Amino acid sequence: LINGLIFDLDGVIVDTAKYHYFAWKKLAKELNFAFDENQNEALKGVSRMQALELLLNFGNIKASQEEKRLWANRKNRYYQQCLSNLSQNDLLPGVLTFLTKTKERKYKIALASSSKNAKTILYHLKIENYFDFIADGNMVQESKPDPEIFLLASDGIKCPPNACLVFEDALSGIQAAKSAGMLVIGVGNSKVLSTADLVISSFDNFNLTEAEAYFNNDSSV
Ligand code: G16
Ligand code: MG
Repeated sequence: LINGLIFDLDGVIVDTAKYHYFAWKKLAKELNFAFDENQNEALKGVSRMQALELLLNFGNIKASQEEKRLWANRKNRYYQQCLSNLSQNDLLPGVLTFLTKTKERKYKIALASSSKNAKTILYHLKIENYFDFIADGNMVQESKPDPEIFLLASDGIKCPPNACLVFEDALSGIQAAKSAGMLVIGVGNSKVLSTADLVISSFDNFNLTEAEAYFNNDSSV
């Protein structure tokens, strides 16, 4: 039975995925190549340096370690500029209600974000108190799709992987959660997130009890 809920941050709790995309696109433009939303799917959920590697591959650009470091920092500056005005208005639909309800129902709640900016974002959103444990990009060696961050989160809330349900918007994150042995609900487009156990378009009108019943009746999970 599920007693731990593990949330990704960017693209699940808060609408910051669009800012990551904006910042990468700006960098790509400065490096003289076009970068589209389709290609951006591959960058979601992975660490900043890995995302940069993927971006440079799309642009067929070879670079030194020093150039990569500078470009990653530049992208992060663009991203942080977008974050400066972040507020509760940027929470995705239904998230606050869902967190409140699940907290009342005594689920253990963890965050598992690849972002090194996760704590700053939670602070701006004023939702830190909902989380029993926060795992972020500063605490892991391996980035999603490696399961490390989800295993750390499950350990942090003392719920074994098979009692954890993960919410993810990225293919890399879904793969990471599956490798950790957890159930995953994709939040977003069901065509893109077809590897998840279930896909919801948002938390608006999402009913956790129904989802649990769905998982409990499905013998394949
Ligand atoms: C997020 C984003 C990724 C981003 C990564 C690192 O993870 O989805 O696109 O590359 O964090 O972020 P930063 O550059 O802020 O350290 P998540 O796991 O919250 O979706
Ligand atoms: Mg995400």
